[in-house]
Amino acid sequence: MKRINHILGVLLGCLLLVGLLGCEYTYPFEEEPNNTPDTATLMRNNITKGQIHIPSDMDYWTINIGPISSWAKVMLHHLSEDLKLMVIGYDGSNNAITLNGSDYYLNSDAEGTADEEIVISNNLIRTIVVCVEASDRRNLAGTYWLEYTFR
Ligand SMILES: [Ca+2]
Ligand SMILES: [Ca+2]
Repeated sequence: MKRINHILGVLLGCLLLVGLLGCEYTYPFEEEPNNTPDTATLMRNNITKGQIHIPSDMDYWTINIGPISSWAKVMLHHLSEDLKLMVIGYDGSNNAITLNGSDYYLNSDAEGTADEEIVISNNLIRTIVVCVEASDRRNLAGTYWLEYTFR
């Protein structure tokens, strides 16, 4: 019995440690590390919260959308600090789509804690990769809500 208690104690300690370490970097739905498109967190709902926990943090999110007729919109709101938003769009064959002239991405970088918003008008789009990071203006950590919608 003593031995079982010891094992349980060690297990509990491990769980606590993982929990504490996890909390430091994961807030509350993103899965760090998510600092590259390849490690992006899949958005399971159309709205989620995230955190740029240090100024150099980058958060990539993947959004899968069905065929859209006209547009998709990606928004950042409830910003606690000046953050910026960038999106890359992929078609059904996973090829990046030109979104702005010859560029494969669109940016939104409003001043201060104003909402960020990007509208993608391209009906080939099936997957959106989103990047959130600190603005060059202030380069500070902060929390945000990320939301998308499409029609
Ligand atoms: Ca983060
Ligand atoms: Ca990150």
